[in-house]
Amino acid sequence: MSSMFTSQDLDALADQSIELPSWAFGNSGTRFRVFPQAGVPRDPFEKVADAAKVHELTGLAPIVALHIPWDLVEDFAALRRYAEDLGMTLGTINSNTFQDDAYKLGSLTHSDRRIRQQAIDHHFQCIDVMGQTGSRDLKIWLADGTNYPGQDDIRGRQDRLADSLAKIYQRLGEDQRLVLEYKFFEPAFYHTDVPDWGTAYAHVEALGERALVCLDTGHHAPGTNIEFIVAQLLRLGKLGAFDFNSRFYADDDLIVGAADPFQLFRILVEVIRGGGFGSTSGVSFMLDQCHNIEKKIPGQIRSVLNVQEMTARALLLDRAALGSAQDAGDVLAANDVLMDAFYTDVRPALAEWRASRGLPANPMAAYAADGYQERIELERVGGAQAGWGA
Ligand code: AOS
Ligand code: ZN
Ligand code: ZN
Repeated sequence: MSSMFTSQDLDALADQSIELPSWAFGNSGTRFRVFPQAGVPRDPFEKVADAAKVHELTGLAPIVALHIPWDLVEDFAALRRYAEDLGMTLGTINSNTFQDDAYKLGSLTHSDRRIRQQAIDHHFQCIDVMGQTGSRDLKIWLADGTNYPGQDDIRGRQDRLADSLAKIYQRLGEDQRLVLEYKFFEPAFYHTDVPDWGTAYAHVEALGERALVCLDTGHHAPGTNIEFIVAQLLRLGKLGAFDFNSRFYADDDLIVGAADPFQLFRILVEVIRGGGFGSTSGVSFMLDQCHNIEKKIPGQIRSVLNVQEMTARALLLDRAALGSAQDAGDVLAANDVLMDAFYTDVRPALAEWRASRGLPANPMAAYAADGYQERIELERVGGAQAGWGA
């Protein structure tokens, strides 16, 4: 094994597990066009099978996050057994209060108590599913917000949100957690009810210990220093999960590390610094992506490899040298130490790491030669859309 990594680094790399979103395997697109692809899954079982293929070739992705109702099945215990037979576990349950007509003006924040209750009941249903799938986390992302100043009382909406979240939180089992995702705009364009980490933090702090923040990397204004938010949430003990993806403009949901690998590196440096890395850290590494024009399974393989690559570079950071330079107030030396780690090409060492674990040295090439894509394209006719509009 390459001497590039210490044995501690190797343990950390072996401990990395990334959660794949079931919806990444279905057809997706923009509001202009969904380009259907041959071979996409027709049901949640086939989504789990595709995720298992990503894991088989990378050793990095043993968990699949589900979305309710897109992944509703009659028998979740059967889905769980199916996943476990493939070496996978079912992960975060994502709720959905953004598709029904009832939620046009809001869900957990709605001024009509019946609509609020409908949204709360949906989350109760998600918690029931979690019991059957063995999932730890309920992830709530809300489309709630307004389009025009004066449209609704933004303060009243915060109060109703707090009340609704408290009801959902109380329903969770002892080993279950609530992770609240923020997003600065879209689909609402004037104000969003959970627009930023501060608002998410205020709500989860009020709920209790098992309520945490989910940080979607695509949900910030351009130029936002995301690694600072990571550092702060870890410091406060409130970072529960990432939704990794990358963006050039808005919530682009592109392959993580594609737009700005340096930002991903900086985020991972803070994750490791703040104790947010590894299976016992309590921080889950999820992807939240759509592959609109590229093939989905290789898109997910590329994504997990990108996360691993930047993790490996962040592990290489010489923290002792960095600390000394920082203590000495040597601005340029400190920056040099950080950049040295970032500029280190870890790909050959990671290929070797994979080979030493019986994994393909090049998972992208292995997938191209695997025959899986050809088989699903033949077998799966009439595959489904990821869910938007379904
Ligand atoms: C929406 O913008 C959010 O990123 C959500 O996390 C997610 O894409 C959606 O809820 C699918 O589950
Ligand atoms: Zn997200
Ligand atoms: Zn998003």
